Amino acid sequence: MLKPVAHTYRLLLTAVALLLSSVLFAEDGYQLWLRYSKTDNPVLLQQYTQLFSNIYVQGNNATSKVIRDELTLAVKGITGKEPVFVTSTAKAQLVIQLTTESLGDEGFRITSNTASKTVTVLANNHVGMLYGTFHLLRLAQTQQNLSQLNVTSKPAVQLRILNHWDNLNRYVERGYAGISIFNWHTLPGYIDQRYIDYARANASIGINGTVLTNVNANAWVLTAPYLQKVKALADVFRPYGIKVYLTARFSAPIEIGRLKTADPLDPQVQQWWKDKAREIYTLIPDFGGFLVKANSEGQPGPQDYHRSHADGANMLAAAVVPYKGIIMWRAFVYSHETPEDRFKQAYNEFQPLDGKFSSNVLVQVKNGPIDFQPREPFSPLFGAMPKTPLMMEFQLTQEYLGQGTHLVYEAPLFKEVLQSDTYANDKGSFVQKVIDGSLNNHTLSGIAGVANIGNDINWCGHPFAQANWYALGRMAWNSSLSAEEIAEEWIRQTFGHDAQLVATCKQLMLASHETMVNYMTPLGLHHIMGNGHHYGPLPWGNTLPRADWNPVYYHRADSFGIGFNRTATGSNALAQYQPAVQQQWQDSNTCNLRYLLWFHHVSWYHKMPTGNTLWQQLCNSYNTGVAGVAAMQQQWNTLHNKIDIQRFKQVQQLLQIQYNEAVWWRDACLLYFQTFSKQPIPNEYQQPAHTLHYYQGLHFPYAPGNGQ
Ligand code: BDP
Repeated sequence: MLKPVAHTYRLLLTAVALLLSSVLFAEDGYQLWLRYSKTDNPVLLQQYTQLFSNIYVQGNNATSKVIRDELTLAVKGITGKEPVFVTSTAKAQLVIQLTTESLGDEGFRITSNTASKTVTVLANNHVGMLYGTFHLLRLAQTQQNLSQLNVTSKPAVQLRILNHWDNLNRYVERGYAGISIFNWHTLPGYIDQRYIDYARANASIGINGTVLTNVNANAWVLTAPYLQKVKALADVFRPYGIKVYLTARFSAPIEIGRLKTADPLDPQVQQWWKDKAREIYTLIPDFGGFLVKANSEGQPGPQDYHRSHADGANMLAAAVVPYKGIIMWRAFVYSHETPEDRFKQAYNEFQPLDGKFSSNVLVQVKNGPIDFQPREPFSPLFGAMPKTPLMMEFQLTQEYLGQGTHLVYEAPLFKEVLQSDTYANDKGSFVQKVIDGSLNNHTLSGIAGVANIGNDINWCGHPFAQANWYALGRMAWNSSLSAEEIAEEWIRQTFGHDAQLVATCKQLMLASHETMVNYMTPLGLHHIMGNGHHYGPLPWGNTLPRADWNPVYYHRADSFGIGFNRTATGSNALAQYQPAVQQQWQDSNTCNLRYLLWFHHVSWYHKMPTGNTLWQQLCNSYNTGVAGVAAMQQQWNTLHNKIDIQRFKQVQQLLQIQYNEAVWWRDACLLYFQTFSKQPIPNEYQQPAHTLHYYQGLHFPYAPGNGQ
């Protein structure tokens, strides 16, 4: 029998051990995909230890210092040993240096020498060296053999940019991960470590620009004290190859410049912007330029003075052109004064302006014609403005995709859009080729992601939301990477290398977008979510002052059927696409089911290719979506020993929320649509737990992301 003291002692020890192990195995996600955990494969560990022992990094500037700092951190983590930085290439196993061989502004080449067991990273400048270093570290973090490398890599798209919808008071519009990481109040004096880690993360995936402020812009950021703060951030980001951009409030000359007008053709207004640009570039010589939302959702713009979007964009373009700045002018416009199908409005306004923009203007187009819905056909503008560089805008923050609680991996959505054929020049005129400039030989090209970053400890709220940030950067750099390849890279760096872990997470991620579409907006339904905050289902919504803010405008359910007729017998939005695209979608019998209700008002009894009627198919899709989330939960639960307890539990709980909300979406939508179809939900499916009245009575005045 144990003596009581010894027994207590043992119990205490066990408790301490338990506590320690849960602390040791807990990860908060702050490190993102840059965890640099120790290589658990002994052969590779030996190879990495040898390769990273003596490193030569050319140069003594801020970027070469960043390269050494990153390598110190990474090598210590990956091999357990600190690297030695040597001053001659002869003594180094890893050489990172400049070359005159043409690799482009940001490209790099990595080669292994099998005989000497050395690796060389070459680039034309230091930022290229940094990208090459991050590439090599990614290979090590994903546990690849580094002895046979021969990689030449250049970015597919020139401007790879995050758009922060962050306000100066740190409120993030459509943000689900806390408040803004940019603490304007303590800038420029206080440089948060977060700014540096943010820059590291971005550089590691090739993101080279960041728009710091919300598209619903505040002129205040253009005042002298705020420009000092912007300069402080630009100084932090510069060594990482990241330029800063700001949103320009079109009425700034009036609001902070005391002019009477912001008319783009007024010489005083033009001069005001030129002076402002000079002031900015004096502080920040490599300032990127402006992103502008004008005459959209109440924002001021050139049309307030009866001028065109091109007049507005060109005025700003003239102000920044002496400094090689650019203007990203958004095409997200629609007007309630126009009784036209909202789908058609951006095209109607912008297509006639093709060829009228200055050469340093890009028009930034959201991926679909409406607004970041779970699924949209590609925006018809992508096939219709050959003389203008068009920039892609994706939304990383999941405003309409389950917000901060749903696991939705967006790379399949990005791919679906980029691989769509616009047929603009002929077959094979993919959206990817439009935005990388290759289709129409544009030198300017760009892709933007509305950031999903906030000050939550893990940056993005949902641990898996980090993958969407990661995917944007990787895909913008290398368009040939598949959604699956990117997922695998991310999983290995974020969670680990266990085969079951990798396979399960991959499966879960790759199916997640389709699953979400099924339980929210199957068969081409769109914009049927809650008013304002866009949280949860509200297909019955019909109370907002603008028709095109109301869900009933989009689904048009009636006793005959459901869907928006956008063919020639309806709004004819379909005519905005090239004939070959029209052909794909114009017949409700052959239209891809993904887009059916985007383009057709279809009878409840319409026979689908699956053999179901439309109503049966709708019931089937919603239930498939719910079953998909249940499957995700089961899959995740098999990983409980393979992932640290903190992130495991967090995802587990979020999946439960996702499941509950998927059921809510299904039941609320089916009950409501049933009032038109007048048909039962087939018995094989779970019946709704509540009445329609119950769902219609739910309100969420404090749902996040909407309000100051
Ligand atoms: C909508 C968002 C709104 C944005 C707008 C935009 O609901 O908050 O300001 O897009 O992109 O999706 O300008």
